[in-house]
Amino acid sequence: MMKSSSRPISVAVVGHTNAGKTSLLRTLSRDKNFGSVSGQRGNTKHVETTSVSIDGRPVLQLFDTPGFEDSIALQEYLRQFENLDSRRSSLTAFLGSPEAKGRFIQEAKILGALLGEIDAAFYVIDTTETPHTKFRSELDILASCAIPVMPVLNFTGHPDSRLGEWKNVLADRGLHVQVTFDVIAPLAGSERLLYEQLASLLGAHKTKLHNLVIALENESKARSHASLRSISDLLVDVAAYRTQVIENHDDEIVRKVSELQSTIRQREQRCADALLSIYRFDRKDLEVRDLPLLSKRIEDDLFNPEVLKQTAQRLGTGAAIGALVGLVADIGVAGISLGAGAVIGGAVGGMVVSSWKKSSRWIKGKINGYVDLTVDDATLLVLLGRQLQLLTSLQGRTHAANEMLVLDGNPALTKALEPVIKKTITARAHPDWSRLSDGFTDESDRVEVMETIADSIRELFV
Ligand SMILES: Nc1nc2c(ncn2[C@@H]2O[C@H](COP(=O)(O)OP(=O)(O)O)[C@@H](O)[C@H]2O)c(=O)[nH]1
Ligand SMILES: [Mg+2]
Repeated sequence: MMKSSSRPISVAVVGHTNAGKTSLLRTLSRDKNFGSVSGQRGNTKHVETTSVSIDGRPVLQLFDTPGFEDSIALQEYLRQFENLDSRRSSLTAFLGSPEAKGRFIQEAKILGALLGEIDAAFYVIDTTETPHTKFRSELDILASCAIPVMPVLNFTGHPDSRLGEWKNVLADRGLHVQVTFDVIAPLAGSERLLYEQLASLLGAHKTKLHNLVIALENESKARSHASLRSISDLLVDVAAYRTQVIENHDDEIVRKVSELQSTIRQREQRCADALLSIYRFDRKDLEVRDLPLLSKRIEDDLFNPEVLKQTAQRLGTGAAIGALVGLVADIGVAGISLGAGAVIGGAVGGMVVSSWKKSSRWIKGKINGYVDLTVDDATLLVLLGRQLQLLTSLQGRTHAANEMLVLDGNPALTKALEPVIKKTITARAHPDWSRLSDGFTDESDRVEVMETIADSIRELFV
């Protein structure tokens, strides 16, 4: 047997079918693909294991078990072994009996796990159920295993939750150390509380669990930090990007504008993919209506004239940062003035270009017959708003979530985000800071600007 300090703490997760055992394991291990979850009966048929690690080293080993099926009949059956010297040895005797391979096969798997090298059990309860007799039998059988049992009161966010009733029933059985949880809609801090309560039952493992709590908090901060860097990186890449057109070549202008839009869409998708991966999710978790590359619907497009119009209105005319930026603001504005039909599937028609060319901003941005196209502030603000919407959804999501992550493509675009956009002004003067350009250079000044942008986003969240 390994020394207790080097071996992971082992916890068996038991409870009634559909109580949320597998979902709890998915949440704690941050593995959305662990086991199989459904509203059907008896989805977990065997004992399966997963772990929670710090720096790749497993600290906690979790065992998922099938649900108890007929604990009342089992309790009845166990009576014949009662004259043995301990309740635990009665259970061992039961495991050797033919019924353990017959009608009590599921229960035998659970008890087999519990009588192994297990430090504690989480007893997961669907608190929308009435605490009737079968639960009492389950609790009696668990008590016979002579290991600490911690009830995890699940489904607490459900309107039919009978949390109070359950707390009383459990306290009546001497189970005072309990945690409340909802694996689909968890309260912030409930994971930490779960480990702290477990530590109060497992004195020998207190330090290990305390370190786990700290490591998880550090991980969460690191994820946030990495995400804000990804978003800032996107903003710098897009703000710094520019492409040159010759004033009189309308066909080329149309083509370049449309290329620029598609380049930016792809860049936005890369940022979204990065955020999903930081939080250990992937595109399969996203409803397709969220990002333009996955859906071709015009109303979800980044360059949707209506969204740009609303955003530009919120920004107000005073928000234009110099002539170069203003020039590009007209990509959106010109589209709007001719109605949504003028910008179809991201292509900008010749009409849009000719009306745009009449504007004063075009004239200001013109040098020797060449015009630089850059991305306007309204577009940056829409990008920022969408990525922040994705980030906040990911932060509040557990790996047991079974609903798709839906981004409506029309996040709240508030004035509050404006200071962040202002921080991108330096990037606008550095075309080589954009990965979308040919001559990209990853200068330390670029990194500094990225950090400043990340800090200004962070300020909005505190
Ligand atoms: N609303 C809500 N649904 C949950 C919760 N826990 C589990 N579920 C759902 O209940 C069903 C059964 O969960 P599962 O983890 O398979 O239960 P198990 O049989 O105990 O492993 C799944 O559809 C879960 O998504 C919870 O806390 N709240
Ligand atoms: Mg299960």
